[in-house]
Amino acid sequence: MNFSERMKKLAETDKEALELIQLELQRQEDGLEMIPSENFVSMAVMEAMGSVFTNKYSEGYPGKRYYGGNEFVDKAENLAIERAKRAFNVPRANVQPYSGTPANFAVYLATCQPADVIMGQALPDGGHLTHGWKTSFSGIFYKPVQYHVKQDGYIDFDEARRLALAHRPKLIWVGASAYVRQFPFKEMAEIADEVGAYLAADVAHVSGLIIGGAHPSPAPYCHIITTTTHKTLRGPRGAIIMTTEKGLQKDPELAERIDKAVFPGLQGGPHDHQTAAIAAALKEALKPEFKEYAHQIVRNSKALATELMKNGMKLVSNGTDNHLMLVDLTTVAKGHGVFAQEALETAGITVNKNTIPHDPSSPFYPSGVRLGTPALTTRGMKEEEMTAIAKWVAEATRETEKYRLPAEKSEIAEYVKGAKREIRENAALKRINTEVREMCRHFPLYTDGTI
Ligand code: DSN
Repeated sequence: MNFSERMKKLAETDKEALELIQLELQRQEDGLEMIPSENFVSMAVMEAMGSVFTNKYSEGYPGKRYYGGNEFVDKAENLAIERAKRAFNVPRANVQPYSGTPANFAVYLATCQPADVIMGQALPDGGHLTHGWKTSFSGIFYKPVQYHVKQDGYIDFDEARRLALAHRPKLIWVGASAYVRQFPFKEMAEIADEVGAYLAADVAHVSGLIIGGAHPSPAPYCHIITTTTHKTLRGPRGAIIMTTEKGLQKDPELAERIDKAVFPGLQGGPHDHQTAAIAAALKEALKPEFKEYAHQIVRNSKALATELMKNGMKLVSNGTDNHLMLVDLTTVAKGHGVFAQEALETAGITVNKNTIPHDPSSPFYPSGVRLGTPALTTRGMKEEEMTAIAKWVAEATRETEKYRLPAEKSEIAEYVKGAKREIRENAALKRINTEVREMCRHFPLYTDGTI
């Protein structure tokens, strides 16, 4: 049974909502999904997500709920917890965070007091908003110190250590959203241990790679691990917070404090359908074939990076160790990401504009685009397809070369609007779109029940 046939009731009751779901399905089937934080869940995970657990309230934890009727919710939550512990080799896991930002907020609540000093990788250097960026709660309620990457794209450990010794953060983050090298858990652990800080690894982007053995594990080095469940892990939108053996040695109460931070600290009732789907995703991730999947993501990523460079594109750090890469568009002009994103979207390739380290422009008009291979790999694409995709990405980007952000700030929005209108009518991009669709037809997703 394919995806549309499963929605018979919605077809009877709400044609408008159904139509939007079908259009989104078509968009996902017809295009190349290259936002590195996105992926396609299996139908099994989708079924668990759309299950009767969505009807239940269950504030508290297994065996300690405020509401009745939680016999099976308890079992589902314990199933997800046990699988998370096995997947990441940790003694404790909390599977209730609604998503990554609430999970990271819970870590602050469990380890810091408001206004404590915390340290993380700066957002323009690939870090996450919740690692101390000024517009996030983490930069508002805490005193952030930010470390950076060097010109070669690798984290500057000398700076990180100097900052840690000078500011004595209570909590240090390792992990990022746009870092193309392996996360340096060991090096950051040496710094955190020297100043007595908690070290939290945010492995949202690479958690599937870690489970599949395609990225080192943070478990021996960090006290806490957070991850979303919907990126390389291929689960539903959600998150997990784990306490490691090292974390329990530093602070035997740490896991309980994290539990209390999630509920009642930050959240109400957990999303039990999400928990069941996390359990289902972890079961898939623990299978031997997931190892092959994780390694193929990285092989595809390296192949794509090599081919992009062969096609004349500049990459931050000249390559990648993981599932993502950052195209440096300052070779065209600063702030060019907005034009490249629009051109690629017109060509049927979904990416996100992104800051690059030492970006001469702003986060809203950044100078790069971020590309990743997890979703392409889920469809079964391999190195051969990466070669074709690299050519399309390079060609589509070249189509934007004439556009320049105006120097006058007040003129930017109007100029970008006009440029986007032109880009959407560009014949070369429309031709690439047709070629992209043709390739996608050979890698179906939900329409024929492939995944
Ligand atoms: N929004 C996620 C990403 O795209 O990397 C991080 O939270």
